[in-house]
Amino acid sequence: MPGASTRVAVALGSNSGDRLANLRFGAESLVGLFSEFRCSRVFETEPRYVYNQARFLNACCTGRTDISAEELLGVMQQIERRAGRRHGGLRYGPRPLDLDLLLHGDQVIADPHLTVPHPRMRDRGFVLIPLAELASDWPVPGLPGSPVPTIGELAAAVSAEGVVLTRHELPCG
Ligand code: PH2
Ligand code: MG
Ligand code: MG
Repeated sequence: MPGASTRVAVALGSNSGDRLANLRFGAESLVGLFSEFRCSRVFETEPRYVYNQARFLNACCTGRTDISAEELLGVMQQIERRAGRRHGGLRYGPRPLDLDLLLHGDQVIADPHLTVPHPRMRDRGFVLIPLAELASDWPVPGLPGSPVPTIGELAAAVSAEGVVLTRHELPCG
C-alpha cells in the first residue's frame, strides 16, 4: 500500500504448535496490507495471566496503511483462524497465533469489541520490548496524565523479566 498514511503496530504471539512457523505465517500474511512493513526480533516469554501453559514466542510488526482499525481487526482474526485458532477458548490460554492491534495512528477507540491503543500493552514487557525496537518514539494516546508517553518510555518502565531474545528471525526482520 504505497503512500499509505496511518502508522499501525501489531503484536504477534504463539504458544502452541510450531510457534515460529505460526509467527512467520502471521507476518507473511500481514506484509501485503502495509507499506514500510517492519518486524522486530523474536522473544521467548514466560506466559502471563495464565501461568500453567507453554512459553510464548512474541514479536511486533509496524507499517503504514489506509485500512481502518475495524477492517484490520477483521482481517487479523481471519489470519488467526487460518493459523488454526479457534475463538472462544480459555481467556489468556494457549493459542497457535494471536494478532493484537496495538496502535492505529493517534486514534483512541473504546468499542466493546475493539479497544485501541490495546488496553493492556502498557503492562506487557512481551509487547513493549519488541515494539520499542521499531517505534520507540511513537506516542501512545489515551492514557491518563500528560505529557503523552512514548513506546520507549513505557518500555523503559516495564519489567523485562521473563522476556528473552532468541536467534529466530521473521521474514521482514
Ligand atoms: N498472550 C496472552 C496471555 N499471556 N503471555 C505472554 N508471555 N505472551 C503472550 O502473547 C500472551 C501471554 C493472551 O493473548
Ligand atoms: Mg493477546
Ligand atoms: Mg488477541
